[in-house]
Parts: sequence; structure tokens; C-alpha cells
Amino acid sequence: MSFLEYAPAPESTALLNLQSEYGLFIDGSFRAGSAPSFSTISPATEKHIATIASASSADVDAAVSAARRAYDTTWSRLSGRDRGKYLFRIARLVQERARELAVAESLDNGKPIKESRDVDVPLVAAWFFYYAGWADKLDHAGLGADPRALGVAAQVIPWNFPLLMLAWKIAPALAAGNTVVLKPAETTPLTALLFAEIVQQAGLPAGVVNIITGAGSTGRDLVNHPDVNKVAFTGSTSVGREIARSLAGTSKKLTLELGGKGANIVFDDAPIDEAVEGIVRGIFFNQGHVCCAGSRLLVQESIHDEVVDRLKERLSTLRVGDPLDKNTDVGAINSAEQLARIRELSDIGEAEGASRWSPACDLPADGFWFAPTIFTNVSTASRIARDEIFGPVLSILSFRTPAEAVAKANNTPYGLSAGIWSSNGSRVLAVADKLRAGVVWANTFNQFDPSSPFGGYKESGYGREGGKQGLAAYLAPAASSRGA
Ligand code: TAP
Repeated sequence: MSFLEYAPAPESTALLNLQSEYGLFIDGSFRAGSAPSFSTISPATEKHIATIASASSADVDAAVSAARRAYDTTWSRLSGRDRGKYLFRIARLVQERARELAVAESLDNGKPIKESRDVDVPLVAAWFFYYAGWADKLDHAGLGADPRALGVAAQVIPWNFPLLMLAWKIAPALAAGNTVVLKPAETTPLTALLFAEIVQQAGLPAGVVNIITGAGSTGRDLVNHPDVNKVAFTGSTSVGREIARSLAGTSKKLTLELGGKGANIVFDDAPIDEAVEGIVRGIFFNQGHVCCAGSRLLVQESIHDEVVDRLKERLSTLRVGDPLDKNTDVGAINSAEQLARIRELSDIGEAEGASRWSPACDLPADGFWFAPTIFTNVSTASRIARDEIFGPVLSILSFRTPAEAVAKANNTPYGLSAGIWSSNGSRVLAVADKLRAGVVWANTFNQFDPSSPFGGYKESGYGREGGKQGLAAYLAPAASSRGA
């Protein structure tokens, strides 16, 4: 049964005009892949959505060659102003097709439509508008006079924010004058392919953007291709490590955005109502499939019980279910594999002695689902306090003093994000200064803006995306340029 036969959801799939099969987008047009194609499914129903082409090594080579040709013959010769015009056009087309993109994203990824509609897709447009504005102002980015593009960028992205991660990668690369070959995750190729249609609609010169689908081996072939100048990867720390090893000794420039185990720290002088909302947003937004999720709650001992009670009350009101229902708060887990990992780590949490709690909720029979879950009595040494679960699971620990909060927050191999809740501004600043995290939110959580650089310390990777710092990853000073 196809998704079209699936009972029409409130946010109607009739908006979508999907093809039954998608090819690889190389050199400005779609073509068949030479490896066996695969099915992309809805994680909420396990039903087939479309058949997706898979790129062999020869297809990867064709995509990189197209990107190289486009770089040499057109894109590197355009003025920044002209590149900017194309980016503005893409941003406007994303806005025009916003509802369709949001439905496709929720269908393929499982995230609630109110998130894809109100967060993901508007941010995608914002990212293209923001970097369109930089294209003719690169001399003012603080990267030296007349900085030059690197050449061909290979970009590999994960499944948690498929279209937004694409925008984070493609917008700065094109603004800086590079051409790209991007590989979306195997479980969420759909919106990247709709984006390829937008690239065609925008009239981008052939080969400037290439989208190739496939599994991890396609990503491996792409990042190891000898004619690639720049690799940008977002995904797990283990794959990031493998890529860093394989690129060692080459001249390729590399940025890595990897995992996280963010601490959300609540002091006893925090505005409690806002803090409870921020904790929920920190870990249950996008089912917790968020690299910068506030997956560890550190709460001051004197208000621990009150915060846990308030949190349980609030979780009991969350609606878990159909991602295409605009009243849904928590959608489906992206894949059977990810669900198995969340289950396994949660079972380990219980076995290690933490207390597990979930609100009563009826989960759909088909698809991949996991109820919002909190753990109390979590020890700092336990797996659920250390490992990235990447699901709707919150580990709650307590602390007595600000120094203890900082020590616990920093007690992780990761260093991507943190949150601080307090009505005392100088405490917020003093604590923020001591946290080893690339992003620190104060009295809010999971807020994103294209002008803010985003990235991690330690095993969360290196390099920044967003802001003018995000351009640096795609530029070299004039003297050392090796683009052509
Ligand atoms: P990964 O398994 O690492 O996959 C990420 C991407 O890399 C996918 O497109 C994947 O293809 C591809 N890939 C797999 N093996 C590869 C290889 N050997 N060489 C090149 N590419 C390869 O991660 P995931 O499970 O999709 O995503 C979850 C992880 O991403 C979490 O750890 C999360 O924290 C992290 N993440 C970080 C950030 C930032 S900004 N720091 C943002 C989002 C997510 P397949 O899909 O075919 O496996």
C-alpha cells in the first residue's frame, strides 16, 4: 500500500505531488542510479513513500565531475552579487513551497507537522536569505581581503533535520563560491530531492548543486573522492572519527558537527514555569533527535522534587502520535534501528538503578514509537548520563552548588550545548563562562538563528556553521587558494 492510500491526515498529503521514483540529481537533471534502489518509508506507518536511486562509485564520480566542471566554467566566474541572486531565488521558492516541504519532511522523518511547518522550513528559508546577503560582502567577513572559494564541497548530513541540515551546508558553500555534492541520510532523502527540483526552478547553472542518495558507503565514496576540496559532515561521532582518519594527510578541509549530551541546568531562583517548558522543549522537541538536546537535566537539590512533579504533570499533556496531525507534540522515532537503540539504553538505565517514568499514552500499533520518558536517581557514571540516546529520554541529576553544576555539566566527552535557568543575570554569565559547550542558552533552549555560529568542543566536532564564522569553513585566504 502506498502512502496515498493512507487515511488522509489533517495536514493533507494532497498538497504533495511526489514522484513514485526519484533518481540522482547530477549536472542539473535527474538520472537513474547504477546501484540497487531502495524504498523510503514513513516511520509513523512503515508504509512505502517512494523508490529512491542509489549512487555507485561511478555515480559519485559523475557528480563530483559535474561539480568540478560547474565550478571551473561558471560558478567561480560569477560575481558575488550574481551568486546572491540565485540564493535569494532559492529562499523565495522554499517559502512558496513551504507547506509541501513541511508535509514531506514530517512524512519521511516522523517529526510533528507543527515543528516542520513552524521551525524547520522557515529556518531553511532564513538560512538561504542570510547567506544570500553575504555573497557580495565576503571581503567584510574578517577572513582577509578577497577570500577565495575552496572548489568542490562534499557534504554528508543526518536524518534528524534533513532539509535544515541541507540548508546549513549548501547556503554558505554556494555564497562563498563553491559547488556542492550533498548526500542526505538513507532514511530521509525526500526533501533533499524536492530541493533538487527547487534548484532546477531557480535556474541554477547545471552542476552547481548535485544531490546523490544512497547508504553510508555512498557517503564514504563521496568524502574520499580525490577531486573534492572540502568535506562537511554532520552525524555521529563514530563516523566523524572515521572520516577524520581517512582524510588525514590529504589537503581537504574538514568540518565535523557530531554528537552531544547537553546539560540543562536549573537553579533554585529560576522562573519555574518557563524552565519546565524549556526542559520539555530541550528534550522532547523532534523526539529528542537533536544533537544539542538538553538530554541531561541538572536541577538544584532544593527544587528537585517540585521540578520533577511539574515535569510529570506537563508530560501527561503531551500528545504523541500522527506526525501529520497539527495537534501532535511528539512524533515517530525515525527508524527501527534508532528505536532499538533508545530501548536498549533505557533498559540499561533501569538495570543500572535509575527510576523510569513515562506518562500513560496509547502508542499507534504500526510505526516506530517511544513514549516520552524521564529517569530520576541517575548516577553520573551510568550510561544514560553519559551516552547520547538521541531519543525522547531525559536523565535527571541534582546538584547543590554552582561549582558542582559546572563540574557535572562538563563531565562528558561532548561539548555542544548547555542551558542555564536562573533569574540572576550575573550567575548566568559566570556559569556560562565556565561551561565547555559551543552553544549556551540562558532561560531558553533549542533556539536557532542563521547569524549565530553553531558547533562544538571536544568529541562534538570542530568548525562552526552559521554566522560569518560559517563562511570561513568554505573560504581560503587569496594567497593559499587552491580552488581550480
Ligand atoms: P551517522 O550514522 O553518522 O550518519 C550521518 C550521515 O553519514 C548519513 O548520511 C550516513 O548515511 C552517512 N554515513 C554513514 N557512514 C558513513 C561513512 N563511513 N562515511 C561517510 N558517510 C557516512 O549519523 P546519524 O545516525 O544519521 O545521525 C545522528 C547523529 O548525528 C547523532 O550522533 C547526532 O548528534 C549527530 N548530529 C549532530 C549535529 C550537529 S550540528 N552537531 C546535528 C545533527 C545530528 P546513511 O544514512 O546511509 O547511514
